[in-house]
Amino acid sequence: MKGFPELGRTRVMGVVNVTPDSFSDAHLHDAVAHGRRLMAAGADLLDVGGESTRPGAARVPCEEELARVLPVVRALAEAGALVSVDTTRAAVAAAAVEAGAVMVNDVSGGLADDEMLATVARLDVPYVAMHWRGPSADMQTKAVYDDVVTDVCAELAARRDAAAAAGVRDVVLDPGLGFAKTADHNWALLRALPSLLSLGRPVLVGASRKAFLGALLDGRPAAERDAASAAVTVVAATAGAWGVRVHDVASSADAVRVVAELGRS
Ligand code: PMM
Repeated sequence: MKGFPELGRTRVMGVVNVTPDSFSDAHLHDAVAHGRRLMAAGADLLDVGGESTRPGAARVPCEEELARVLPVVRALAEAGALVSVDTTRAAVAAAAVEAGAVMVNDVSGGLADDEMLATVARLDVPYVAMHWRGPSADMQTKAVYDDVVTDVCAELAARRDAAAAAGVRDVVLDPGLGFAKTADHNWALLRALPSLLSLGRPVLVGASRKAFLGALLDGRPAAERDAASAAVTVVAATAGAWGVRVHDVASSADAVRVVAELGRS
């Protein structure tokens, strides 16, 4: 995959959310410092996003998203990080790659912006296509499936094929845990990671600190879900996932190394 050396193990993508609920007034400086800490903790790449996708979240104007992410992408790329930009907008993707990003992570899999797939093809960077059924504002009303594994695989296969048809070379698929999914749907997809891998593309898993982990743990708040998140990293790495997207990098960086060592013959 262009720009990503073979590591022989699952990659750890550290989350750098440049949103006011993640970082206060001096958020730019805080976000860069946070990204640097994640690199020191063992992140293989950093995912910089400027728009919250939490259930119910409202959209951020494009100009605001650009103002949030570009300085952070630039600073972290200059510091030597491999940076992906977490955006559903083609204009943000293009500007971020110009600023040094080497991957586009699109939670909409190209469905939110008609220009996205052609833009990524032109930029010629790897592309994460996540399973998505609509904007965060009302996505939980779309958590209706005949069979969640079959349906998500079919919908992801369609995004894989659309990306390939547009000329995108390296597509990573992501089941989109928590996006138009109940806790039961998320667990079913985690049990079925081999089915996702059979779509023939690398798979990224983003379970870190999500509400379904809190629900399992009797309502534990997000900041106390890192051990459970690292447990999901073990599951994903054991299944052969390409990467995990996590907030607490140190625990997952250890976990992927343990799994890799166990897999050595
Ligand atoms: N989850 C969030 C944001 N971006 N990107 C990918 N590829 N996969 C995910 O699961 C994903 C994502 C939302 O999580 P956050 O609000 O904790 O960052």
